[in-house]
Amino acid sequence: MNDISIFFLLFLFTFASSSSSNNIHKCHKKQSEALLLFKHNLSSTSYTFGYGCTDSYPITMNWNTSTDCCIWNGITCDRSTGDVIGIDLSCGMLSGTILPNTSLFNLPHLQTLNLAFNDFTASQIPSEIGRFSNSLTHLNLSFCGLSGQVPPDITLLHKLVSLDLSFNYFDDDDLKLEPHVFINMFGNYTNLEELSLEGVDIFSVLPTSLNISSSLKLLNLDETGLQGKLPHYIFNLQSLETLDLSGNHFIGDIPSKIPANLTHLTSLRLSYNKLNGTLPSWLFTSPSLEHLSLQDNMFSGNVPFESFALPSIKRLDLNNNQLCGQIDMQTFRQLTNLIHLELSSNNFSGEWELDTLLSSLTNLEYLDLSYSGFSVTTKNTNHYVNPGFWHLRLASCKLKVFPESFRAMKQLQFLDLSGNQIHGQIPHSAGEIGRNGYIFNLSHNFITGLPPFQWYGLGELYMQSNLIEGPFPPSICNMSRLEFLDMSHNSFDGVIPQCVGNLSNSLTMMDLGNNSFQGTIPNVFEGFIQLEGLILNGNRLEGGVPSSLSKCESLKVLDLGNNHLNGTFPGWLEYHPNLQVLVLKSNNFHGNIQPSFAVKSPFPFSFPVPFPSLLVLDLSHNGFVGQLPAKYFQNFNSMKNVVKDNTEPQYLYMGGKYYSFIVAVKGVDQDIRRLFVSLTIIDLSNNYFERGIPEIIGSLNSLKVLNLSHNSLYGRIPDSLGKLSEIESLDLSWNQLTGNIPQSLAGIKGLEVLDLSQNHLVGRIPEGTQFNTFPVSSFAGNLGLCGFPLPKKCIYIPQKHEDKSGFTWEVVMLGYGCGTLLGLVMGYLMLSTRKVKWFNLIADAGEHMILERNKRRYVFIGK
Ligand SMILES: *[C@@H]1O[C@H](CO)[C@@H](O)[C@H](O)[C@H]1NC(C)=O
Ligand SMILES: *[C@@H]1O[C@H](CO)[C@@H](O)[C@H](O)[C@H]1NC(C)=O
Ligand SMILES: *[C@@H]1O[C@H](CO)[C@@H](O)[C@H](O)[C@H]1NC(C)=O
Ligand SMILES: *[C@@H]1O[C@H](CO)[C@@H](O)[C@H](O)[C@H]1NC(C)=O
Ligand SMILES: *[C@@H]1O[C@H](CO)[C@@H](O)[C@H](O)[C@H]1NC(C)=O
Ligand SMILES: *[C@@H]1O[C@H](CO)[C@@H](O)[C@H](O)[C@H]1NC(C)=O
Ligand SMILES: *[C@@H]1O[C@H](CO)[C@@H](O)[C@H](O)[C@H]1NC(C)=O
Ligand SMILES: *[C@@H]1O[C@H](CO)[C@@H](O)[C@H](O)[C@H]1NC(C)=O
Ligand SMILES: *[C@@H]1O[C@H](CO)[C@@H](O)[C@H](O)[C@H]1NC(C)=O
Ligand SMILES: *[C@@H]1O[C@H](CO)[C@@H](O)[C@H](O)[C@H]1NC(C)=O
Ligand SMILES: CC(=O)N[C@H]1CO[C@H](CO)[C@@H](O)[C@@H]1O
Repeated sequence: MNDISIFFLLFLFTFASSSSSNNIHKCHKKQSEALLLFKHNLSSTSYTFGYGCTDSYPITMNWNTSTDCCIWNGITCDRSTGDVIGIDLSCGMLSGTILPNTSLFNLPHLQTLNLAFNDFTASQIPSEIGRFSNSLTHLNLSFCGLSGQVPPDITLLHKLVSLDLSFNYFDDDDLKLEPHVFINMFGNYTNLEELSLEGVDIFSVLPTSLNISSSLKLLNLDETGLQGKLPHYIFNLQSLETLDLSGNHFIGDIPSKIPANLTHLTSLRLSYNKLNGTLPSWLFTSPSLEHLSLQDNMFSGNVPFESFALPSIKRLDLNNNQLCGQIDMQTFRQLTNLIHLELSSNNFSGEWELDTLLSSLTNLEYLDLSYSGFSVTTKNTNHYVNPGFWHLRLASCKLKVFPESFRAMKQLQFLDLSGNQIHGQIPHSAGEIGRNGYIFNLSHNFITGLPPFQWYGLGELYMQSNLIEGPFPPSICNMSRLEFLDMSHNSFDGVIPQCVGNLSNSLTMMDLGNNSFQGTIPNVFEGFIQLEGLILNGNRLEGGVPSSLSKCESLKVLDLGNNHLNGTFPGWLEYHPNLQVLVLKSNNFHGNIQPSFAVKSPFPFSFPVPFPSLLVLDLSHNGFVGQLPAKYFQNFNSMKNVVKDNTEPQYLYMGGKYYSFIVAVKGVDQDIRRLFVSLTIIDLSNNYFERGIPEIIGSLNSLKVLNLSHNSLYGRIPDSLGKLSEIESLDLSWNQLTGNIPQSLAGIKGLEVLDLSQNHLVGRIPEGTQFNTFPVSSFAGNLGLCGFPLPKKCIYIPQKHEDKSGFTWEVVMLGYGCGTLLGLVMGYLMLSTRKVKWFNLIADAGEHMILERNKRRYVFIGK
């Protein structure tokens, strides 16, 4: 052999050995089959499951038999053995079921498995997961739609370094972890560095001692239902970088002496618990801390800001606690890395100058000092402001002028300056901010005028309760995304312009109440499919209810009270499936109120009954005539048989915002900040209704307030009113009602206010626990009534009846004193149309005794 051939052979040999070593690298057939079987059971989706993926694609797309599995997307092989050791299919747009015997178990060397952000809804973690115990170090099943119990065998995975089971639920069913399995995890995972169980139901207390791996860096137990006190060891983990125990039911305080140096701690979140006590100083001296969230707890006392040394802090949330003490702004000026600062809803004190603060904190983007107790001032000197500022809340900060510095905040999205003392005209410069704005709240100030503004991006604009004068700003009509507009309680005047019709695509609620708008309501609501609330109460509007409202299917609240509107009752509103509140009070409406069943419903699926959702009907102070609308009463289904939900009060809201309401309840006008869904009201008072009170009204057994006063109703009070078992306020005063007060009314336990005054009622006032609490004024002006609380006493006249009981008693008269009694009785009896066969006088004092002893019926004589 010559050198060349030797060289050639050598070359061949090298080539062969290298290619044979390539063969060794190749994926094993069994493992490749296992992967293909796994793929086979899944399908690709067109969506990404959950949120948090920046890059998603159908990841198993290139898995097929013609290529080596080690080059498939998401697969990692051991280079020397060819074994599949890693699978990362996160954000892989996969859906299907993870079977209990999933073929993944045929990958005996698997070390890393990440299936996060795929749709395995309704799957469970296979109980045989322990089969990976000799290999698996990283398991990430977050956002997989898993439910059921985490199998106990998961603790067999003793090599785990990282476990993430967070955000798993299917429908309302969270993934659950038995407390003992949770505790065993710490005992068995001796190398654990990351444990994230956010949203997994554990519902347990943390044991008083627990041997946690000293290498633990991340512990996320957010919203796991944990309770009890925070044990010391939690803050004793030297390697800890992130600790999140938010959203649980922890009580007690944060331990103040902490032996360990939490030198690596970057993120500590204990928000949304029930922690109390004072904040320990170590919290404010942790050298690496970037994120500290303690909001929504019950921490109190002074914050040890004097020892404040958080050079790295970027985000600090102390809002919604009961913290107090004078805080010097200088303390905060040093925190130059701050991006996000929330101190709202506390009881601090001190004066903060805004321009100095904003120019010192050049990275600040988010500031909330609302209701913090601080007084915020501004010198309006032109300092630097971070142009990236996007969220600013300074509600109730005693601010006196509109800060000019805001003009630099071109990215501003949220601005809350409500409840301050801002006087006068808003400066012109303010008109330019907020092109990206989403919510501006300028309400509850002393603002007299607005600048020409270009807040065209706004979704919500609140300027209620100011002193703003002048016409409706036409630029509002250019806010094509506007959902909520509250201009109420100002001095706006002129007409409501036709151009509000431009807001048809977005507008959910418009409140122009308590201004001086005049003219007719523009008839432009045709296409307002989102409109849930239209409140024009307290203006000088004329004409009728605009017919274009008949198409607003979402309408829940229509409040046109206290205007000069006229015309007849807009019966066509009865088809609105969602209408809950209809207020037309104090206008000049006239005519009969009758269901207009004849009119065809404009809605394809409307209910066969009129006003199926109505809770409040206030037509008081108008010129309505005729009979009470019995046909309507008969059909007010939302005022009948409402099942009481004792868990949480439900409020009436429009587009997620509560609806407030001024209503005469219990005799007095009340401003109800949040209207309970259960506060059902019918107020037809101060009209010209006549004839009788229909029996059917008694079927509204969930009604809370009924006011029929100041009409011309006559006849008897129907017994059926006693069936109004939920009624709290009943006013039938100033009518022509006759006969007795039905005994059935005495059975209503919750009746707080009763007014039957100024009628022609007669006989004895019923007695009962509740009835005994009503004052004289409830019955005044009914000359024929007697008994408590009136000074007139009842006198009983036993009367022979044809029935078997022999005698009953008739009360005939009331007296002011014993001497005049007989004469008055005689006189009364002669007026009475009934024949009295014989009578006796019985002193009032003996009344109960006789009643009980004889168990005889009492019949009250009518006039
Ligand atoms: C297998 O996948 C490769 C890479 O995506 C592709 O080029 C090839 O056409 C596929 N083969 C088959 C049979 O689908
Ligand atoms: C898993 O079990 C199902 C039935 O439960 C069976 O159809 C399937 O072949 C099994 N798969 C494997 C990989 O054993
Ligand atoms: C811990 O794991 C071992 C095997 O890895 C197992 O035998 C033991 O039962 C586990 N301990 C607990 C408390 O789960
Ligand atoms: C789990 O995977 C998701 C998606 O890749 C990732 O965002 C998350 O940080 C991972 N969890 C852990 C504890 O590493
Ligand atoms: C705590 O865990 C460490 C490391 O696994 C172990 O060496 C030590 O014995 C354990 N201590 C207790 C009290 O269980
Ligand atoms: C904490 O760390 C500081 C500086 O890193 C060191 O001086 C101090 O001794 C440490 N304290 C403890 C209790 O380890
Ligand atoms: C903190 O709350 C616990 C019970 O939750 C209570 O016993 C304790 O008195 C409270 N401490 C303070 C300072 O309010
Ligand atoms: C807030 O502090 C003031 C005194 O600074 C005190 O009068 C008031 O009661 C405190 N309010 C609350 C809710 O703690
Ligand atoms: C606007 O401010 C008022 C007064 O502080 C407050 O009641 C209302 O809830 C605020 N609205 C929004 C949407 O923040
Ligand atoms: C309603 O009011 C308008 C404007 O005030 C008036 O022109 C009209 O005549 C009134 N209509 C009725 C029926 O009273
Ligand atoms: C639920 C499901 O799709 N199961 C299938 C998984 O794949 C195996 C093998 O192809 C089938 O037998 C199962 O029916």
